[in-house]
Amino acid sequence: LTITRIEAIPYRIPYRKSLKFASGEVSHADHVLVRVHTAGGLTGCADAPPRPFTYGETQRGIVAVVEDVFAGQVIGLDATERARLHARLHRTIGNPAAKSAVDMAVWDLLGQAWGQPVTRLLGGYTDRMRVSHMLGFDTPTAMAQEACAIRDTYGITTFKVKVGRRPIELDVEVVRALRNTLGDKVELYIDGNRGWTASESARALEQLRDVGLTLAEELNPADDVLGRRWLVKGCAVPFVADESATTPAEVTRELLGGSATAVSIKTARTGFTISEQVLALAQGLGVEVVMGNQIDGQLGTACTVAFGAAHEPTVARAGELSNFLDMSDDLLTEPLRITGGELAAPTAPGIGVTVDPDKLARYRIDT
Ligand code: MUC
Ligand code: MG
Repeated sequence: LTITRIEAIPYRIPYRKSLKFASGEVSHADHVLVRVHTAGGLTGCADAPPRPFTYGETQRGIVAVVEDVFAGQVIGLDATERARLHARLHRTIGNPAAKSAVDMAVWDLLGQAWGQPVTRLLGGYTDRMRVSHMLGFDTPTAMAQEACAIRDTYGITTFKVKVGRRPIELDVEVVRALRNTLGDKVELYIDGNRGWTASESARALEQLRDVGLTLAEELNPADDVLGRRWLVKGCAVPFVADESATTPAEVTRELLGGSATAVSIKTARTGFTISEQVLALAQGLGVEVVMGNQIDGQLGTACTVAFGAAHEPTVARAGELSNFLDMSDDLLTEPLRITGGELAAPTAPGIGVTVDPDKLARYRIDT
């Protein structure tokens, strides 16, 4: 399993409808497909979605760091030498999506070599997850219509609602409209992507008290340190750290500092290896987790469900696994299918999905 070559292939697939949220907007999947090749002829692959507004990475930056820095450090290692590989990758600061794609592509290789789905190698707790759908900014009517269509078509009954606009009433009205339209049986939670101040967040939570939210995520910036602690202390539901806690050290700091009481795990930024560490921390410290979405395509979503289904605490809540539905196309030979509100983890060896060479040829932007 000697690693002989790494590719970083930038590609662009338009969304049918862009996703808007407080920290940005995504109209195209401008991602990077990372492929790791072995001497024995195996190829592992994973996806790196750049999110400049969250981590500072860009599509060209990911290609550059993989080709110019990581490839030289990783070529020549055996795919089983994962700790050594991580020690080398982590000589470079930051670049979470690039590092994670290399990590997951190597797990993909291991699964293929050993004839096992990665989800089993990671833990094999169960074989599927309930799905939560993320609703981007729009009018109350449009968001309620989208939620109804997603519920009726895919059986999804958990929705994460993007908030963080001003005035707060814009979003309060949306959440109320969703509750009124969808009824009491659906689960609703909100994600502010740091758009509000602590006091705006507190007012919004107060106005939404009777709506019955189950989680609140990144309503204000964690860097507003005291305001954030004050908000979290008064929050009646778990307060999820997402972009404020993207490494084990940040997770520790934010939880111990009282700036969050739950953690979002995203394989796009912590791969499989560091996601295991984040999960262990959350378990050790006794907080809940949610499998989050980095606005992933189907390859990224396959990774999220592979990790999520592998562990007991990650299936306690629905995972954010459905936003690929907004894309006009994708790279896989066999599309992921959400039915009855659930997504099964792929069962083929490795990550368990295959990139369609024709689709990659069509969407790659480097040739
Ligand atoms: C999320 O949970 O915040 C939006 C921005 C980002 O970085 O991830 C998404 C979803
Ligand atoms: Mg979030």
